[in-house]
Amino acid sequence: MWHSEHLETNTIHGGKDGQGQHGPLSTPIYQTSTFVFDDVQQGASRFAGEAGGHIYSRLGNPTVDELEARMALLEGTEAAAAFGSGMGAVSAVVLGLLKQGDHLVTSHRLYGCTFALFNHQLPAFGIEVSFVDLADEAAVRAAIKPNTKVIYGETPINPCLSVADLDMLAGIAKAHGITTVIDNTFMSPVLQKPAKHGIDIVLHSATKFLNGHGDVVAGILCGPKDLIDQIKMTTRKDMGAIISPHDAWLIIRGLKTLHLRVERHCENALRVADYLQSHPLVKKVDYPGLPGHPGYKLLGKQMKAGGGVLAFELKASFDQAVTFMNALKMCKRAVSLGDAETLIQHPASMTHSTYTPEELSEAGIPQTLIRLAPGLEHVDDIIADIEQALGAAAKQATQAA
Ligand code: 4LM
Repeated sequence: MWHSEHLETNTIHGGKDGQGQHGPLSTPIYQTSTFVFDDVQQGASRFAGEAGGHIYSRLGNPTVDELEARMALLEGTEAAAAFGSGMGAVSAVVLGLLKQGDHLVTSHRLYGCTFALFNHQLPAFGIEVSFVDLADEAAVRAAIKPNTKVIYGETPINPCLSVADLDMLAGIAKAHGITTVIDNTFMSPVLQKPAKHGIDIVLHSATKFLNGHGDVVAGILCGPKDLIDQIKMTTRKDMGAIISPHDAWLIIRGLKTLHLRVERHCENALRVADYLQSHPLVKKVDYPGLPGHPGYKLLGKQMKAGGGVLAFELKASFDQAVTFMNALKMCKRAVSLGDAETLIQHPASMTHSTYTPEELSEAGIPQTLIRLAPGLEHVDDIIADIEQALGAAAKQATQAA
């Protein structure tokens, strides 16, 4: 299978297994549910794992295989498994690695549905979960117990953009024989490769930067072949969160421009973060690409840039923050991130509404936080839209006074 030393080339050619029967440039979409056996013996030997070849698209499909091979190459792992959503990947990995009586150490801040799965569903299966600040080495060490089997985190974390040190997490885990899972959605392999730092399994909501065009919901796990094969043949096969061949094809297409898009997302995010932090109505900007951010010290060490997502709070009242968001004309009020369009949302009432107000406050996710994912538009247009909307919020403040 073909590969290069350069990520830019691998996003386009990586993982391709020859040119196919008719030599198509674009990967064919194997839009089939099942595969025909020459005879009963061939079918039986494929089921027994004695012969190669496909069986049924919930178990594997050539278009999906190409996406998986490319993602494994991009993340620098032996294998990958694709899923019908990021949450499909999250549930398959935790249910594949943990059983009743095991303990999971995870972050006190996580994407809202991951938090809901860990806080509500896993305990119902008899799995113990500790939520700690993964940026705090002492807190991580203190959380480890004899039955700890997995450390799971995101970095940068959704929605506050705090950053955890991957070498530190991998070091603690290895010393205790614990498997590490890192959600790399906010960085993509262009900016961060957790496996290089000793992380076992790298997870993506492929819905975001990997696809990049706001038209697919999907997930990916990248990791060692034995663990990925185990997950493919247990939780993915039997719980069934499989990706469709057409969605796999759309992500293969999206990946061809991943490096260019991520570069532009980062440039735009840095410019917008810089603009916001100098605006009189803005109280605080969370963006790891800004020198004042605690995660900035890991730039160069584990992340190449600050990424394409930032969060901020206004000095104004919550009503004014709502006025600001409603006044935006080009930026879209929508959850998700990593798309060509700039997306803005309110975590406490949207992506993180799975947290109670008390849980939000314990996790340090302010009710007034706004998350912005700058798109690929000209940055001057993004800033102009934000500026006019901040103007509307400021006007409301003046009228109220
Ligand atoms: C959002 N996020 O934040 P699917 N991991 C991370 C995520 O941000 C998400 C998922 C997993 C958002 C969705 C509405 C770090 C999702 C879950 O949505 O299942 O592909 O990914 O806006």
